[in-house]
Amino acid sequence: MVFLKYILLVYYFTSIAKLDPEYYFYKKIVMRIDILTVVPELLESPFNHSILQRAKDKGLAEIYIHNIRDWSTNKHKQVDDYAFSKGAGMVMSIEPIDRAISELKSQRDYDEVIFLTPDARQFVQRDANLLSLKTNLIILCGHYKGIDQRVRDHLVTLELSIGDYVLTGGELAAAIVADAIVRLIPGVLSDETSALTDSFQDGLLTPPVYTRPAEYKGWRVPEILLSGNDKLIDDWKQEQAYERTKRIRPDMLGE
Ligand code: 6GU
Repeated sequence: MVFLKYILLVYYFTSIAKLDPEYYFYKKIVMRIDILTVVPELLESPFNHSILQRAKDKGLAEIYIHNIRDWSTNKHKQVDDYAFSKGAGMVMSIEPIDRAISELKSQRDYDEVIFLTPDARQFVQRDANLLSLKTNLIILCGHYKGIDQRVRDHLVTLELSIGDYVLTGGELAAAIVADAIVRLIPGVLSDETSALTDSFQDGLLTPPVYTRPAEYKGWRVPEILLSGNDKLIDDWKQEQAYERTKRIRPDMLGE
């Protein structure tokens, strides 16, 4: 009887493994981000360096960059067209975008389809915190003068801007949003607590930091940091964080 159970158990796990061997035997991918763009070259460098690369190496995040042109049925691989309203410039067409998103959705469930555009509310730390808990995200980068509104109405679930200025396209914004999200996945940063002490996480900017030498060209490190008194140093840091926030970002204190 025990033997039979064992055989069944082995059969069960090998059959699951056949469905998705990567998941069970090699690594557990925590998050997958699919980025749709018309200029994939713009995104290669940010995703192949630093924290994002480390997250990929550790198997904690997978980031795929797709060229929307690959889903164009047009013989010139065109992905935009003239706006119906005169003088509005070129507009990204719905068809290749819908085909791309449909193909991705046929392979897995997505938590959000994010559209990056300057005419949206601003992406803030709270968004990064929430999105870092998701499993599958699509990020769609806007380009040209805009995107057919039907994409936004029917395919997109979340629209974000990174600030009140206009960029040529959403690609640099995508790198920023992905970086802010991925670094929060547990295990990505070597010291997990460090993300908790980031500016904004506790509603204050971070206090100043110093390293050796204690004096350089007569510029001295604050004496208190050399005192070795942890309690005094903690109080000092808190005070500095508050003072900095009040001076640079009074809006964060509701002032
Ligand atoms: Cl998400 N895209 C573009 N093109 N410009 C922006 C932006 C996004 N956020 C701020 N400016």
